[in-house]
Amino acid sequence: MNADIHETIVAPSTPPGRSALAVIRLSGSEARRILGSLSADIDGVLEARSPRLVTLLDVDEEPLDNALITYFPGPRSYTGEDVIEISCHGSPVVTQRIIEGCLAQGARLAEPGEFTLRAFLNGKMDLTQAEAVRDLIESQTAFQAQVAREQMEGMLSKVLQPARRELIEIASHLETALEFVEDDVTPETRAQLSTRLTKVRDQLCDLEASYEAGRIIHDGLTVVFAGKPNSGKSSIFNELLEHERAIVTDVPGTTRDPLREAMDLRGVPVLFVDTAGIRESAESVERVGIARSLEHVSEADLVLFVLDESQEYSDEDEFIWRKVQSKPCLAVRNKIDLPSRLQLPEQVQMGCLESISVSALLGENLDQLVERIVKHGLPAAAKEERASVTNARHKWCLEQARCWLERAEKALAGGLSEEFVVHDLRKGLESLAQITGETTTDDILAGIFASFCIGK
Ligand SMILES: Nc1nc2c(ncn2[C@@H]2O[C@H](COP(=O)(O)OP(=O)(O)OP(=O)(O)O)[C@@H](O)[C@H]2O)c(=O)[nH]1
Ligand SMILES: [Mg+2]
Repeated sequence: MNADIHETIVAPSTPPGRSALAVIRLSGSEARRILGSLSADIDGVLEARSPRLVTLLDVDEEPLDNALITYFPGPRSYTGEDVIEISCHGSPVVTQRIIEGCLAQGARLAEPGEFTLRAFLNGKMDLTQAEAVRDLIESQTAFQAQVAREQMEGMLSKVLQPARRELIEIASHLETALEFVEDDVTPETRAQLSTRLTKVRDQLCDLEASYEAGRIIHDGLTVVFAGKPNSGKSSIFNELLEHERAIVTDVPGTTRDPLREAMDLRGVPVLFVDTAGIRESAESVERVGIARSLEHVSEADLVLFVLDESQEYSDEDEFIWRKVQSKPCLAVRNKIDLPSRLQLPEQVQMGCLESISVSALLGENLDQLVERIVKHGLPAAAKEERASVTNARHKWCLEQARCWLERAEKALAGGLSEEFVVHDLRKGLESLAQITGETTTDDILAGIFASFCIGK
């Protein structure tokens, strides 16, 4: 972030390694001059947004590659500055030498996310849109990509706009009263403003609550297996992953270290965690594994409480139930291919979201299990209206804003001077402005853009 934003920057925009093509991007006021000195074909006239085939020269003026270049004059470019995109052959040697040529001509290597940072600083996008660019690049499922794309259109900023306007109006009303003493705010007006304020606060609360689903879209759903040894956790885990990831044996206590595997479950990014079977009477190594199982349970968004259909509900099962019952749980009754002896106690039936009978051995009902994991794991809001808040930073800013509005409401109701109310409202507005980046410190910006990849 200490980087000089007036310098012309260069970076590869495609990943390192060999490929058919590679793209290098140059941005800044010197971009055209630098390109001109890398090619004898460019005579000063560069048509905007029209690809052109040129021969690029290396630092010794020897032909290096034939490349397609596209010139995007600022401000109608990604960064808002003059941008040149060079599509060359995807050899690491070629890209390296083209970049060296640009550096020799005075360009500087771009820092991670610096192209997008410039786009933000030049007003081409707000901070939520810049963050969405990163999310889109990092998305691992079609659903994540779709949500990131919507955020890239500035969905959150648009949703916030009316609330911000309303707060500004309320604050201005009170400020006028402060300025002109004779314009005293009557109790009726106070009551009216208070109602309007509550409405805005409610909207912000709803948005804040949408983070519950938004977080899962962004970070994925953590689904943890818990159950007594030999109930078939690893067998189900392997079946869902469709490969023999975990060791399965008929010896109780097979799994020791928790195994974590991410997968795309019908568009939802899911992290499955297979754990050591939980039992009280375990030897020391197994006990360590069990302690870890319990740690994972505490981090789970959803617990698969695996039970053995062929055995009676035991003290061991009850011991585990007590550990998992505070979490959203699905009771998974495994081994339905064997004669049934399992009677689920009332409190387990009531406490679980649902119970599903499966056989890992025969692969029976596993589709249904997947469907239930998606159904219960992903809050309804995420599937229907696309949670507006998927980013922890936005959630934090909303929380701050809501707290300031609550204070303002109290001040208004408590008959405090308008001055206090206005102060709290302005603070609330500041918190909202941080979301879009209108008021943001360099530290915050540095933190955000450092998580981008080079060349974006
Ligand atoms: N009949 C039958 N056997 C099963 C089924 N699922 C698993 N098993 C068997 O049950 C035994 C234990 O399976 P695992 O998947 O290792 O059980 P686990 O819960 O991971 O056990 P630990 O890792 O020891 O906690 C193995 O012999 C499996 O073949 C099933 O649906 N039906
Ligand atoms: Mg196991």
